[in-house]
Amino acid sequence: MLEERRSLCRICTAQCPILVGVDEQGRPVTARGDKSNPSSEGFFCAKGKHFPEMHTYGARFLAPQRRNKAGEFERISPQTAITEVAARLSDIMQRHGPRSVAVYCGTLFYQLPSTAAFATAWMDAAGIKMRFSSGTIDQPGKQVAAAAHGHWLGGSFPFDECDTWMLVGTNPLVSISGGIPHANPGRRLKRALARGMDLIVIDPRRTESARQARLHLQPRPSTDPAVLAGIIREIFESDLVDREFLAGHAAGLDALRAAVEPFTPAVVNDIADVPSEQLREAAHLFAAPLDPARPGGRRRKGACTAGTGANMSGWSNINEYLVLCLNTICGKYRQAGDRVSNPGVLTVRRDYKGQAIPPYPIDGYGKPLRVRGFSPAVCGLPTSALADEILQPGDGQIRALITIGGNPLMAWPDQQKTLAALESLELNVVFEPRRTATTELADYVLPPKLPLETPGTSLSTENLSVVSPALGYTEQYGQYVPAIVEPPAGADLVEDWEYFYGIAKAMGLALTVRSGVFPIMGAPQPFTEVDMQTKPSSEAVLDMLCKNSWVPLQQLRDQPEQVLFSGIEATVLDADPDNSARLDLGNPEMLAELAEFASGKDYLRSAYPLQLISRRLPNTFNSVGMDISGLRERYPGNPLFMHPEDMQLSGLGNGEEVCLESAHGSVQAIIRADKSLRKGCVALTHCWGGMPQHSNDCRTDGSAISRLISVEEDFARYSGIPLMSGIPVRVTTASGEPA
Ligand SMILES: Nc1nc2c(c(=O)[nH]1)N[C@H]1C(S)=C(S)[C@@H](COP(=O)(O)OP(=O)(O)OC[C@H]3O[C@@H](n4cnc5c(=O)[nH]c(N)nc54)[C@H](O)[C@@H]3O)O[C@H]1N2
Ligand SMILES: Nc1nc2c(c(=O)[nH]1)N[C@H]1C(S)=C(S)[C@@H](COP(=O)(O)OP(=O)(O)OC[C@H]3O[C@@H](n4cnc5c(=O)[nH]c(N)nc54)[C@H](O)[C@@H]3O)O[C@H]1N2
Ligand code: SF4
Ligand SMILES: [Mo]
Repeated sequence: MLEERRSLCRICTAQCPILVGVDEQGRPVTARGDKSNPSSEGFFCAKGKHFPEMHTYGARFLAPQRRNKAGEFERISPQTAITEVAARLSDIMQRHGPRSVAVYCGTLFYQLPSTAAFATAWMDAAGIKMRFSSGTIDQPGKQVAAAAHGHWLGGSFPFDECDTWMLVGTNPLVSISGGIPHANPGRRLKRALARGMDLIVIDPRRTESARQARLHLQPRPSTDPAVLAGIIREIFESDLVDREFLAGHAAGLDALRAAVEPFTPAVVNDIADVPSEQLREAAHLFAAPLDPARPGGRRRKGACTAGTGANMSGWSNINEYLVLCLNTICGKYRQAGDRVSNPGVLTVRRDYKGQAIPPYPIDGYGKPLRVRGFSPAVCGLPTSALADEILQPGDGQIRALITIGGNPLMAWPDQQKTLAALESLELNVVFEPRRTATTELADYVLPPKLPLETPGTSLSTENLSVVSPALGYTEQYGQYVPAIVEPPAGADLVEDWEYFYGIAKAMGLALTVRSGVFPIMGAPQPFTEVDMQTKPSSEAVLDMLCKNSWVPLQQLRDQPEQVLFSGIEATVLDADPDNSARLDLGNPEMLAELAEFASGKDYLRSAYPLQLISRRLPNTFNSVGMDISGLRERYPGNPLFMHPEDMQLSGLGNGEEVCLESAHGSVQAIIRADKSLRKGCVALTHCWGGMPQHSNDCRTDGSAISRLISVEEDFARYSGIPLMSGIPVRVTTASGEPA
């Protein structure tokens, strides 16, 4: 007999509402989507189905681990782990200064508000400036471009109200975290299309999302600057810009217009292999008024948004900047008087205003790094430089690394370098619930209680709306869920945040915790001075995170059935009378990058005729899920996808093992036919390949794409994100024949 209890899946940013079946011993055993939930309408995925298993399976650490002299883990208590880690860190900082300790915040960090808040408060108090995150190997162009362009305080229109939508290098129907809101993206898109929304997808692969589109542009990888500039040029040529909006709120129009001028339809076709009619159609579907026959016909509501494909293929900054420029020249924002149907629930209350926040510096936020000339930028320090900062001897060398909710050895580009760096550390501390390639190299593992064992909220998903117009909730959605199970019998665990509270206390530090996960532009971020004598409860911590929220968290606790708050609506206010801020369409650094692209710079190499592009598989989430057999039935490893015609040309068959080589490294891989790819492209998902410190078989462990990536060349300015898609490669058959 199972009793079903309500919770939220916490594997990915969608945080789907689920019903968890709990057995008589109180163990979570099943999960299914919550059909009664009015926002997700029962949506969940195969990973969510296995979420309970991640609480109970053998790969989970049931107590903190310390590596002993024989190199083996021994179980210690949370308090011992806290005391020893605090002492070791204090000692290293005393001997080598605060820059000798670095923190890497992985994907899960941002999904766990209590973890993020307390870890950040501890870093602030301890003076740790060497903070790195998965953000700089994800979509770092977003923060760079926002700094160069400025923000619009009225916000974008929510997906559900839009007439047109453009996706660049994102496949939200699989990633559930790209360009369509997380709560049931498939059904949301279906309804939008039925309503008449025009979806435009720009992707070298005919993805699940592209198949639903009215128009799919299938360019060569790494040519998005041409496609986006070409669309913008066409919008100027056809006089589809929103003059009124631009006159009041933007600057740099002439510079943008001049910069996109070289990208005529013929030139774009030449560079990107996108037919001119398609380029023109994209511009019109996005920018033309809904009823062109009527003078001043209603403007289409909509947005363009980019994902990892546009950030990993060599032109992260300019791609994201052109996306913002495209939205701005078309005035695709809520303006004074417009209704805000989703102002917020658990995020901090703020005003929506019909005005801009002007651009701010992209970099120069602190002392430069020692490698490759990087300086702290709005996107944070470049993770692609972290291994070198560990390996490079001398003053400022990083001696201790703290990983929170990440898996560097599987996720960072250049796996060999990462392995060497992690092995050379004086102290390697990993906050991680399960055995991973990275914990294999840890001196201490501090495993947390998991989400079903702790109270939680939908705050982190809601807060993502600051990152892109497609993220967050389109409705007034908020959910609180209590802890629904205990940790497994025999476990000795605390929550992530409790470790950081304990370490801070042991180091004699006082913590100031800020609310939310990501700050909201134009809104003050409330904070709380934490009582360092009496540890707060988990519930009190959630209250700190939701301070001054639209709806008091207590109301969600009191009425857990209510998740929609349609009563709260806001209107975009008029601009402040003295406001003269402008969004900048002519940032010189960004347009210089476009000029560099226009002058012919590319990443091609003649000896490597194929281009390896990024993609995600449905049943694994970065490095999560590989240790669950039920999630590996569909893809036992990560195949090397190749177009069937390319396979035929090369004499390759499905299931054949090949050697995949870039100028930087090589891996063995298993071929799989995929006619959705553009010819000349191959695709491989990241975070596979087994533990690099052991011997691996690509048939069972998959292939590590990170071994093909160099962090030293072809990286973006500011973020250092290297070429992680569109990588020139070649394929050799087992018999050594070039394919
Ligand atoms: N199932 C699953 N879901 C996930 C994840 C996962 O690992 N598995 N990871 C999560 C994470 S951390 C993130 S950041 C999000 C990412 O979410 P998305 O950004 O949506 O990631 P992908 O699904 O890989 O889609 C990237 C698309 O970019 C395309 N692409 C590659 N190169 C280029 C190029 O040069 N130009 C253009 N225009 N397109 C290109 C690829 O073909 C691919 O379809 O997904 C999240 N969701
Ligand atoms: N070549 C290539 N490389 C890529 C990408 C690509 O597309 N191509 N994608 C990049 C992207 S977008 C990203 S975001 C990064 C991902 O990089 P990482 O974030 O470093 O990798 P993840 O596998 O997401 O690591 C998340 C870890 O958090 C752990 N975890 C789960 N729950 C908890 C918890 O409650 N507390 C704690 N402390 N930990 C928890 C999981 O077990 C997992 O090991 O990889 C990047 N690398
Ligand atoms: S999409 Fe899947 S993995 Fe992500 S939260 Fe929903 S059920 Fe969990
Ligand atoms: Mo990511």
